[in-house]
Amino acid sequence: MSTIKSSVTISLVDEARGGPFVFWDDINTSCAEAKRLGFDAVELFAPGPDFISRDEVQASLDEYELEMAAVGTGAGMVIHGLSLSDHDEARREEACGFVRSMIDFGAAFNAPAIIGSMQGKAPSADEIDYTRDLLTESLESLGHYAAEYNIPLLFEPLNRYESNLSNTLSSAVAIIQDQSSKNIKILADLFHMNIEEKDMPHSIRDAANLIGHVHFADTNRRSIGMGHLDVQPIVDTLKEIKYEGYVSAEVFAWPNPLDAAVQTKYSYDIYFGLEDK
Ligand SMILES: [Mn+2]
Repeated sequence: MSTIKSSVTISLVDEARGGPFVFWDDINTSCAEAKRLGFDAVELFAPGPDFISRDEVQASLDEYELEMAAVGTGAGMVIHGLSLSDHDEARREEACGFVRSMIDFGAAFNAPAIIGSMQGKAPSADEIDYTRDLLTESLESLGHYAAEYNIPLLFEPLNRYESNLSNTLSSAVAIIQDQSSKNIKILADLFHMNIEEKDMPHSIRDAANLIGHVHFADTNRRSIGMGHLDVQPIVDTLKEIKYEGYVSAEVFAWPNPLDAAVQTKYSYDIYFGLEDK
């Protein structure tokens, strides 16, 4: 029985239109589609903790027997311009407050929050170390906050065009390995990794015990199978390290949401599903 589960993304953030999310409908319609296609879970990108009622989300999860794989926090950056490494202390605390509110939101569904774009970036090369220290400090406090729920916090290294603080899995390990909470896990996004890692299976093996979530995306950020990623060695490595978690389609809705979802599920079944279930 495979313990690697399938997930598909839903965005409710208008400001992120055109971004790498599969479904853009309301939560109930999206969950119905996810269930019909056979996904185990959904990953939700919402504008904030109060945009949609937790009861409404839970009702859709229950109706379609889906888990919540994770919740994004990027709206804090996209909508409010917040970052966990802001040099302004008051703004940085505001960013931490937003993430805490999203940790609360995710916890309602037993789902971890993701720190992606909310990590921010250094304004210049000279300030990278200082900015990364601020991020590390914010993560330290948020890791403890999430631990109160007994749910990890997910930290996602991004490619160089999105941040200069953590681009590789090993750089994420360096940030989180000394955290006192021991509650932060790494999100391995195959799209970012394709740009930054020297050897993707090797990087996954090196970070093995800290990987807590995978964004399942091809080289062009379309569904797996729609780019030129050499998928099999990555899948073999995830099985080899006994990864237990979601592979979640954070991909463009290309050519449309339904086809992107179908392609993702087809790839999931080939690589993880059919042989075990
Ligand atoms: Mn990602």
